[in-house]
Amino acid sequence: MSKTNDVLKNLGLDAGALAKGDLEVYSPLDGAKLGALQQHKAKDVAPAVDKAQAAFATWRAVPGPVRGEFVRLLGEELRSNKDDLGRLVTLECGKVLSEGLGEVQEMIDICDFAVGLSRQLYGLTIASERPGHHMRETWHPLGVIGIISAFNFPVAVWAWNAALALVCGNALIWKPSEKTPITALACQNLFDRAVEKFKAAGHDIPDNLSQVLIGARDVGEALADNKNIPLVSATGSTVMGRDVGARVGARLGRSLLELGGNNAMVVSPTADLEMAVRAILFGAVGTCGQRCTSLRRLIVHESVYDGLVASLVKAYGQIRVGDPLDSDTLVGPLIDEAAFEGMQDTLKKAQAEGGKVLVGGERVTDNVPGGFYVAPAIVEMSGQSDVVMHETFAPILYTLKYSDLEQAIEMHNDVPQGLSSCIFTENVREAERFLSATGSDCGIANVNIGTSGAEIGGAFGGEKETGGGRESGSDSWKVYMRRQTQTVNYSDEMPLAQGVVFKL
Ligand code: UN1
Repeated sequence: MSKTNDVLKNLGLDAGALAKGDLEVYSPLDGAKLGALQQHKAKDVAPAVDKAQAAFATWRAVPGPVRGEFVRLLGEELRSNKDDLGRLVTLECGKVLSEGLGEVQEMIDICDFAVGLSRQLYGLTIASERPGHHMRETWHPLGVIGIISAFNFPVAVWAWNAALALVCGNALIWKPSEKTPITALACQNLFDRAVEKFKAAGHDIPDNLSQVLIGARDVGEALADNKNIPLVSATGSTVMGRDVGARVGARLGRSLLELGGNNAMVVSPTADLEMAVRAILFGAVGTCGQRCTSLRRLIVHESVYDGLVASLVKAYGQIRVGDPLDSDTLVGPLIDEAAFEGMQDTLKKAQAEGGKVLVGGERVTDNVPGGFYVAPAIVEMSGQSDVVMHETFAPILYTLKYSDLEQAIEMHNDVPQGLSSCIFTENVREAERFLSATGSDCGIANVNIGTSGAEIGGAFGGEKETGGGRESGSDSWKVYMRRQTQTVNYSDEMPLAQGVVFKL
């Protein structure tokens, strides 16, 4: 039995059963077919929502800390299957194994966070202006949560949503990317195992609390259009988010959008350049430039520009591109041929707009015709032309020069997206300015660390075309609940607010 089959088996999947449908799934490692899955269609959404609503009706009445106990068990399943799930992530989406394992760790972390949260779904008490009255704000479960996820974080983004939504008392329907449905089925199996353990411990849990719908765009559209899904959380391109947001908005539902980024680092004259180079490498070439937090623009002070860019070009020459299962590899393949073509088109466009490719861009075949391995590219630009305004999901880093910080911040913010940002500086004035109301306009702003690799404890998401949503840590849980303002009159009078008198 091949290693892949072992991994599938350990995660409760059977290679034979995964070969009976028409959604073909290929590994980006070598183009080998991983499976052909049966797809759901738009017509399958409404029945799934009915089942999820029935599950919600029961789950919402389970005490929060007991729901937390279920998420604790889910976290335990993830802990004990981290190696296999991390490997499957690598096989299906191509990120290096350390990042595949890191992604599963991110799932475990959010489960731990959610377990604590299950005892801290705090509301407020509010001073009433009326005597003998008590006001408070309470958070109640919301309903069926639709989750649409992307190929590049095929499992962690689901977990961010699922762990919080579950402790908040909701039911889940997940439409994973068509490129990475097998990892989603593996997660559903781990979910089912946690359900069995929860039941064995004497707890009740409804059927269909979590469902996976494998399918194409029509399934996503049907989820977005379904009025019985109060919240659709969608991660992916701005084009996708615009459509989902408009559909959900048309029925006055809520959406949580985590869309494209165009993340930049400002490197000031006082920056520790050695540290900056390390952060740039991870940010720009990690995950083959396919994170929404990937570093895409480097805005460098003119006094340190030449030296830094020369060090980067040298460092890029040493990047090991290849088999992501090999522990020496830093950069695995792009997800597919379309991503490779997209990268080539962007490089051509950048050159046509005056850009100079300093290194990389070419295909590194490595004798694997079915895999799209590329040398990460650095492109020097004289300004932020059209191509720089767009997110290309590939390892292309644009370098730009600045002469004073005002100009750097202006350039930094002068793109349609607003996800992640950072500054490298040893100057506290520059750092604080970058973090201030007149600094970075992004949802994430860092000092002396890169743009990618956020921890789960903070709220994750961004402004402008990034969609405005926040998921993961901090108080992001509130979006998975409905807020109720409650006023109780414990007096024997009937005073009206604002001193209004209304008597017969
Ligand atoms: C994504 O690319 O959609 O901050 C998520 C990061 C990861 C999550 C990225 N923790 O890079």
